[in-house]
Amino acid sequence: MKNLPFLLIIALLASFSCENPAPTDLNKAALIPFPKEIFPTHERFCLQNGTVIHVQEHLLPFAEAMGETLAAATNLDIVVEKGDVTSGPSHIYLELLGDDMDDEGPESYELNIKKKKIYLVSKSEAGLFRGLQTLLQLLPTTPTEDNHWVVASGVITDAPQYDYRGAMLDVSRHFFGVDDVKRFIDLIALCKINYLHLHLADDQGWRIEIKSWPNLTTHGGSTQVGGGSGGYYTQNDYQEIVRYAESRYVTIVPEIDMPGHTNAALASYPELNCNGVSPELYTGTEVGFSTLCTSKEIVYQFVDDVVREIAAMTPGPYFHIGGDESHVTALEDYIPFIERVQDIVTKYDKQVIGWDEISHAELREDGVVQYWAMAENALRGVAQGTKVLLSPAHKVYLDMQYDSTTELGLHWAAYIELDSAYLWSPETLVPGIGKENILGIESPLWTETITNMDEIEYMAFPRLLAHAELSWSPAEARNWDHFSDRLVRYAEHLKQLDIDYYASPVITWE
Ligand code: TNX
Repeated sequence: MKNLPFLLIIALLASFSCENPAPTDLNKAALIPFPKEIFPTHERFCLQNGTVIHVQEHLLPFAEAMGETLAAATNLDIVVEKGDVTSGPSHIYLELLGDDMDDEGPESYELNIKKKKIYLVSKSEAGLFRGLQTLLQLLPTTPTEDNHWVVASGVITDAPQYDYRGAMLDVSRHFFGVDDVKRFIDLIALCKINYLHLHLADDQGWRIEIKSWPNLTTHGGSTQVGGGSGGYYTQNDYQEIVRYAESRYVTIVPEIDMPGHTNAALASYPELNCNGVSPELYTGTEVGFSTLCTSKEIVYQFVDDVVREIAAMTPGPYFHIGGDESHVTALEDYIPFIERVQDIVTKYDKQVIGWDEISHAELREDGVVQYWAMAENALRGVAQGTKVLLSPAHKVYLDMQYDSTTELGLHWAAYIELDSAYLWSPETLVPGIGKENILGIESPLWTETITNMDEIEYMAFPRLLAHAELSWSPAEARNWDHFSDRLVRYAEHLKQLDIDYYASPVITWE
């Protein structure tokens, strides 16, 4: 009996050690979005000081970045080495496979976790990066006493349902600086979101420097909703955002909303107005009152310059032309305007995305109609052969209030509680729009009422996790109770990441 305390200590130490055979269950992992397949093997891998990430030479930069990410999450010393390394207490091996491995897309990956070694393989660095997000979610939030970060073993085979998984940030109604945008990119990347749409111009502010039309920012960027100084990105700032996004395998989609939502531009250049007179800057929240003068040739020179300068800084395939709520542009002016702008965007080698109203115009088949309000508009796009990007306001608008007690946000489309954000299916949302017509899902965050990063996080989380699961995970893998259960446990990570999320009452938080 007097050995009991000693035995207890031994037993406790053993239960925390990597050598301990006690099973750990990969099925219990708090993964969001949930992966396609999980095969648990009931052992454990320990990330620890000296764990070596080893790769072939061409993957060294990726491995260095991954090592830094894992080190930042754990405070461990992670070593990166070239080639087949056998020293070190445990290993992570990364590999890029040829394109012929199977018919899954470039972001598919396999994460094979064994006792001493993790194999992460994909066809692309983007796929390795998605797999890294899975590994980060598998890590506990605290290590064992001997500083081991224990991960349950098994094989995860994963691939996204949709190629476009997006979030939108409105930096026009309120301006958000480069650091805020970088933080937002970090947060969406955790959800395996791969497109960030920046709403760069609206009535209240023009936020991107255009060298050939400098007043757009010096004047048009000088205020925001409620007054105050506004702000804008220099072209260097924008390129810094693009590069930062690229390092997270996120593609930037720039939007210049036109012909409506243009008061900031109209206020900066009188010649863009039909009457040749600039209106005052606007700091309210009405919509639908402004329009470029679609009958003036100078307007198309303006659009050409803007698209040319932005397209030149944008490596992604898309240019978003807005096109929504042009209530003071007659339809017979609106249609040829959109078609001419489409030609300009095409000339600069980009594909058009526009809000669903653009389907009134004759669109190219590589165009994308972003469904936000009118199903008939989306269907008109499909009839023309375009893809649809799903942003149904009553399900995915992140500026919609959670319920009637939410202090921030609006509720014109709906109150969107977390369960409502989750419980719908992209493939059955609009009869006549099936999986083959859908490019993906995007969650827009309009910022009429949103002024800082904490508020962005509060409106985006946890709903963005729900949307990410809808666009990443196969329908069979989606289940509300299971999602809730995973979210309760993932909340430990949200706290650790200092994400100011909404503690929805539909979840039984521990
Ligand atoms: C509608 S969505 C708008 C935006 C507003 C938003 C507020 C869309 C294409 N237009 O201009 O900011 O509602 O929820």
